[in-house]
Amino acid sequence: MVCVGNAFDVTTPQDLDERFRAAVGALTPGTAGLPEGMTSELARAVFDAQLTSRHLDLAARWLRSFGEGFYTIGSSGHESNAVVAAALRHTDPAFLHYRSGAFYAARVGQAGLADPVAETARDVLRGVVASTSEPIAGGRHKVFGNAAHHVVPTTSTIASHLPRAVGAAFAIERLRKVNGNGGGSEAPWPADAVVVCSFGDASVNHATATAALNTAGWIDHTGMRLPLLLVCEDNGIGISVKSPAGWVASTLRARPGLRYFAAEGDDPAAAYATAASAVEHVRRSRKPAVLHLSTVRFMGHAGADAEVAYRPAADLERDLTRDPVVATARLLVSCGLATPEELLARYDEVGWQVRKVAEEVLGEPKLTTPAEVVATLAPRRPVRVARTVADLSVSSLTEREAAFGGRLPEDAGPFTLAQTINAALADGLLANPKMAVFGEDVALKGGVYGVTKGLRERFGATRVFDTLLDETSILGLGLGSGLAGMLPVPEIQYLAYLHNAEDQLRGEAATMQFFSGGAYRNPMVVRVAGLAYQEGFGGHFHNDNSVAVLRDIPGLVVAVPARADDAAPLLRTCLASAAVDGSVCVFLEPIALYHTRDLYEEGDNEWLAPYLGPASWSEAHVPIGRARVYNVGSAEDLTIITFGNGVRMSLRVAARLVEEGIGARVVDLRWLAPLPVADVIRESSATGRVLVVDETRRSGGVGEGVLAALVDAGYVGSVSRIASVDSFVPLGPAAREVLVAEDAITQGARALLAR
Ligand SMILES: Cc1ncc(C[n+]2csc(CCOP(=O)(O)OP(=O)(O)O)c2C)c(N)n1
Ligand SMILES: [Mg+2]
Repeated sequence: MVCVGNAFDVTTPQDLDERFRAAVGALTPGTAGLPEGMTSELARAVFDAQLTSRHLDLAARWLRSFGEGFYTIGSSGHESNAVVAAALRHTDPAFLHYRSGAFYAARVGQAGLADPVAETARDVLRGVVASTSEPIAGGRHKVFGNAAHHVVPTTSTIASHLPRAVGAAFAIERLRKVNGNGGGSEAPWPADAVVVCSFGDASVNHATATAALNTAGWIDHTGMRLPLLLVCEDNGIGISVKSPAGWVASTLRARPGLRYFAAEGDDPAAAYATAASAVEHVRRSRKPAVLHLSTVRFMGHAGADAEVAYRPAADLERDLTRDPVVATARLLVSCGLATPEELLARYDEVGWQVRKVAEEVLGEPKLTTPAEVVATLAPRRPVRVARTVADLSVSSLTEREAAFGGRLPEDAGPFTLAQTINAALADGLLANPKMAVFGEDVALKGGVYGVTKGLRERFGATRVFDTLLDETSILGLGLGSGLAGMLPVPEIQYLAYLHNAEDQLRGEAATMQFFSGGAYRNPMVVRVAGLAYQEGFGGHFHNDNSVAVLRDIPGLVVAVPARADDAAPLLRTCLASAAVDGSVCVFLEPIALYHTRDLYEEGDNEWLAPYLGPASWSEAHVPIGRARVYNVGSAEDLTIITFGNGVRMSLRVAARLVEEGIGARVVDLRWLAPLPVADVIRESSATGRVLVVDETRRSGGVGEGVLAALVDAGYVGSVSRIASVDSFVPLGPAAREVLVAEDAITQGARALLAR
């Protein structure tokens, strides 16, 4: 072993550089034949990608040293991942670990560009300096991502990209069914693509990873195809915590449905051969596999990490003997393909090229205004959405008649909220062949509340299907399939169960356009059954009344249909917005109103509504962020601002107030995000007295947003708020103690008017 420096500074860039030079300089030239499967072009290409990646790490630290670089997590020690890229095709979608820099460089190298080193360096270093010219996130994050190279950006939340990768692989096969082997003109990836997804060894333990590994196995177990290659880049440690010896292999080997391959990162020829077998297995059999790639980690977890504080010097020394870049140099030298001097010259040449690019990107513009930052967050084109809603109505009468079993829904009403959503989903499935409805119990059973009843029979199990019981995976299937060109409509059975999977919406779905400049989108309409008022039935978990976690996700659309005649237009808008703008929409369905028929009196059927046929869809279109206003009596004394169950309660209260000579206007927000601020202000100013009726909780509830909007707009009238108690909803009659009730609304209105 060559030793330079001392054991306590082995993690500095300078030491890494010196050790590399010494190790390569000391290699003994030979004339051995190249191992089977390896060619000289391949070995050189891998070496170049590895050198590029190594020098990018050094450059990132150099940029950091004078405050111009904002990211130092590196790939040094992991450069063997270049052979994984080499075993794949340029068009195979890749979801990469933050240490897959050499994979990225090798992927760029496959594009046949004139100067792959400079191209890679520009892409990566623009990310490091947060340049607006960065090819995917435009300065919003440092990611490996480039649509031209089919590298989908991933977030820093470890393992959170795995469910999406499973979804993408799933969708490639689904689209093959819909479009045939050509993949269809809009499919971003070929029909025989393999999805590759890399991650670290500590990440294997994350709930999100175990969800994805399990779901991949489950899908395979059911006989469905899943062309997914999972790559665990195992450096034996997660920041400072070692993976117990043998654990990663044990847990990965034990995964049902996943074929296990293992490779050592310091043997490039063997690692390539193994990666190639793994890829070949996945591509041919369309079955998932995991490649356990043994790596090392140089220079600590990130720039400021003093790993000497927690890693024994012996471990650091041992890692240095397993440098994957030196290993490729050894292969080239031992086979007589290059001399040590030539390789060191190449090392310097790549180093200079990378440094030159680093200096170039330094001066590039950064994002300088809030508008620039949010430009890619959730672009909206409401006119196009409206046009799309109108265009949805083109399904032929015969098609609709067939899909609705001869009886069109417009001839069958009036409908409840649940029946309307069912019909609108059916119309959506008819209008958009890429749309799919899935979730727990949605297919065979037709949903816990019958909302999706009959859809599977009418549209088939490819488009309406039951998933396994895991919300993270359900959303992951949505994310991946949206990315692949489908229009996913996943269902979360109850709002309370969204929370354990929420990051898939927050960290993954909502950030995709933001971090990809719109190059990638995950159109999705997540149906969630929620809110309370089931007469105490089911307790908190079936009556969750908190949406705070959704309302602050930038760009997310949240719709709440209170009644049948709004449900279909709101759902169509969400579907169209997802298709047109890639919007991520949550369609929050109030369970208690699903089957409600009456409004004022038993048997009045006033909560039912006819289903409008396609000819009326354009006219009935509801743009995102537009409220609905009900004028009751004179409508001049009071404005009640509400949504969901509050709409029905408030309309009932308002009808009684008329008898007292009080005229109210009831504003149904319909959209909790973005809030219909203009409508709220207009209707509030009209009466000067506002009562906010909010069935969510006092703290963090929707009402807070309404009050803030009024204050922000300079509203000067009176205002008060009725909200549910800061509590979980208890079982049985006690539920009434914490939820907004009609009495409280009435009293609130009277108190406001008495001021
Ligand atoms: C969900 C989540 N929790 C914590 C972190 C902070 N964090 C970043 S990297 C990391 C360790 C990951 O280790 P491993 O998966 O082995 O990858 P490595 O960095 O070793 O390549 C942690 C805990 C994170 N990014 N995401
Ligand atoms: Mg690790």
